Amino acid sequence: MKSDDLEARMRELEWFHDLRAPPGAWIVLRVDGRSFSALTEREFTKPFDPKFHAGMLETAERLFVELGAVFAYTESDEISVLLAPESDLFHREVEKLVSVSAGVASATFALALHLPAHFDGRLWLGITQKQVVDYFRWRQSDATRCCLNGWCYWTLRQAGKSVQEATRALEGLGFAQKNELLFAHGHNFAKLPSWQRLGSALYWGSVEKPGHNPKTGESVVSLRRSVVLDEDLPRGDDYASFLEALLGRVVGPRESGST
Ligand SMILES: Nc1nc2c(ncn2[C@@H]2O[C@H](COP(=O)(O)OP(=O)(O)OP(=O)(O)O)[C@@H](O)[C@H]2O)c(=O)[nH]1
Ligand SMILES: [Mg+2]
Repeated sequence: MKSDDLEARMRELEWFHDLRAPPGAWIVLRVDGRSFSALTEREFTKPFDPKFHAGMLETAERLFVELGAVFAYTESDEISVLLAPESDLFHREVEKLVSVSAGVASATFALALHLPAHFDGRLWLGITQKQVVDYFRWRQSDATRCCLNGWCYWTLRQAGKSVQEATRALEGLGFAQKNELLFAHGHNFAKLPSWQRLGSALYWGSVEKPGHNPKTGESVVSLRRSVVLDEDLPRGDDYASFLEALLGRVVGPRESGST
């Protein structure tokens, strides 16, 4: 058997290697901690732990910078990273994008918190800006729902209820009833930290950097690109407007008007 033959036949069986994100589509890479319910119960304070959250933020920033993203959003144990429509990262190869993002997330989080943790990865595509806005609204409403459920469940557990008792007590309760349950135990849901209820975002901003002109010796101030961590996100329609403005800056006024 010729080795060239073998090479060609084996390469043919890499079925998904040529799969690429379509040109011009927005790409979201979402990583999610694998079996983090067990890991967080073992290693962190429930329902939320600032140490865990700090590890997620460090991981989100690493992904954001490493993948040349335009926006990143994290809530609970997941991170969504948005690539601009013109991104040519890894020639838009799906296998490469998904595996590298899960790999970067796993390595960063594991090193930050000294835990053998890992993430899965998936790819979402948005054709229009509206779909991208809806995607991030969807993840934010997931954050709010999980935050309320987590707080209710762990409040009951910490008050002495068993797993079954706490689960049964929450069955069939709506948003308002869960708020009331928490209030009766001394927690005001609306006053919980914003990162727990609404998630956290990263995007590009600029900072003023003082320096001096070596030719004239004059003091000058230049603008440097820097990563902004936003832990005070708006919600609902205000969040949609915030996202529309951010996406508009990414694609520029002409495309922004047409999608
Ligand atoms: N202690 C603690 N737990 C957290 C925090 N943020 C998220 N979690 C937990 O992370 C888990 C995330 O849940 P899922 O992603 O749905 O479940 P999973 O066990 O990771 O399962 P797979 O993602 O399917 O592998 C939940 O149990 C959350 O309570 C935090 O700040 N502190
Ligand atoms: Mg998970």
